[in-house]
Amino acid sequence: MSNYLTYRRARVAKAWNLTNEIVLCHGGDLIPVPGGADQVFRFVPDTEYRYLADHDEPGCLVAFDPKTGWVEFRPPVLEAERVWEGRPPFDWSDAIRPMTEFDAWLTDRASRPIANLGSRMPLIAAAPELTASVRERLMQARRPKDDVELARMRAAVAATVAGFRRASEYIEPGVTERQIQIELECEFFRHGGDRPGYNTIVGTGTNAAVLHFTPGKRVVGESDLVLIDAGAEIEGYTADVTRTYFASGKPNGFRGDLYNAVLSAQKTAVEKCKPGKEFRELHLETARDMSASLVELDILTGDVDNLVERDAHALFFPHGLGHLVGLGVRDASGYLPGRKRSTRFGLAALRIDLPLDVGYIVTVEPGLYFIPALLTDETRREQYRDAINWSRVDGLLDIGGVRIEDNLLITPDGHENLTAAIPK
Ligand SMILES: [Mn+2]
Repeated sequence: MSNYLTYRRARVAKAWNLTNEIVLCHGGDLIPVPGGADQVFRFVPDTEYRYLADHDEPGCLVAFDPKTGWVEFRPPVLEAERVWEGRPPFDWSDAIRPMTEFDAWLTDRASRPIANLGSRMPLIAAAPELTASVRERLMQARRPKDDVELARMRAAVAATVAGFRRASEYIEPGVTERQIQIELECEFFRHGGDRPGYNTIVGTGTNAAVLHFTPGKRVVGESDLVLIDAGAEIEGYTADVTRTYFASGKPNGFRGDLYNAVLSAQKTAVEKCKPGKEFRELHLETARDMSASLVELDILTGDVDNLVERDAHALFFPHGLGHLVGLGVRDASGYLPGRKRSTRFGLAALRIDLPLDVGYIVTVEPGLYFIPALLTDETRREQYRDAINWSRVDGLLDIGGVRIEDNLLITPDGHENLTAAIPK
């Protein structure tokens, strides 16, 4: 086993600090496509498993006993898999045992409490509270990236930079969302990307207001905004970047004002990222910042603090400011123990509630959108009757939206913007 994995597991075991309990972490199984077509969905291992095993083979299990250490159980590679998929055989060792030995391993440890992580095994009688506490400690241990993770992340970022460079050159009125996606993803692959780390978003015109839009046949118009949210993945690590472009190449009218409001708020938020900064506070500060711009633009009316307390900003900024990224597009995001997800409209979508710390990689991605699904809702219009200039909003329902997203590595002095090479 590689040195870094030995080190990583030792660090996790120390964080768990177990004496008698055992931990199981299954990576998940292949899922057949229904209909007997002899196909399976692309296998994506559970990230807890991937972190502890560092490979993406299906059907495997990592087990930890504080008294005997780590062992991985794998199904043997079948002849048919070697013939049809070219899967290489591997050598058994003390650290990697056939799955057929797992039952005996577990029977030897009967009556000891079990934490059941990863892709949960339904037949295992696990201890729910132990599982939750072991999972939380693993999450915390995963958050600061180690050197191997950081190297992969930098490689993923480099491929992502190349993709955005090509896309930004390619965009012009007359091309389709799909064509932009093809150019972008081609460059990801050409620069070492294994695949896009998540479904590429290309939203043009009104589609730029759909937060997770799937690119289609729509043709880019002269005055359109073009929003791209995408990242290349390398060895399980993905970047997560958003840029918004003007189809014509230059800002036009209100779209330009909206862009500047988001850009200014994004730069301010980025500057504040450093160890100890509470992300929830940063989210609310950025909401106030963008609300002040919306007041200036005569979209919102009233006192900025009051508008944000009433969640009026969330009609235009309905998502969280960011999340952790790396091993998968959400990496070890989540809330510190004891912190509960708010039910407030303006906070419920926040994916992390924790202080930033050295080694974390976090996205900072404010956005402002004109989303008809929110802005034509009669209940919300009544609720925010006095806070929003509705007649002005009604004239802007087709302009789409702007999001700008970078990936920051938190350093002892502040941060390094990993994706700064992508112009904004
Ligand atoms: Mn993101």
